[in-house]
Amino acid sequence: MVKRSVLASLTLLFAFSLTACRPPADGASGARGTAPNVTVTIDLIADPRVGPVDVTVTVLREGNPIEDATVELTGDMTHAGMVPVIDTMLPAGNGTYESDAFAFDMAGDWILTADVRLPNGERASGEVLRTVQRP
Ligand SMILES: [Cu+2]
Repeated sequence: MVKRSVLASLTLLFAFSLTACRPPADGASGARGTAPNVTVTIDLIADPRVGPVDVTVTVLREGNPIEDATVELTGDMTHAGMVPVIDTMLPAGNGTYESDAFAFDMAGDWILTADVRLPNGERASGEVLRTVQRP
């Protein structure tokens, strides 16, 4: 019984470290998902500091704005043991969605992921990497 729960914890820890320790890649935006021809772009300043930061996500299908998506922004640090920062983005017109309460709570390397759900159930996402400086 004890042995089994230790094993379960180790498995959980391993799974977490796999997702939390992705190495910073090239600093560029990326996109993936199931929605064809949908691009998700995350914009924020290149050299953010700890604290609140304005983030804009743009959702386009073949260049045309998608207005009625649900967009959630998640910030993960590249080391284990951090609680992710999650913010639901508010529609701001022309296919853009803005954060109202997103804040970095530690200096270091962050991965921002925008998860987008379209009204027809399709999903898309975008990702960007930032190194956050002390306040
Ligand atoms: Cu951290």
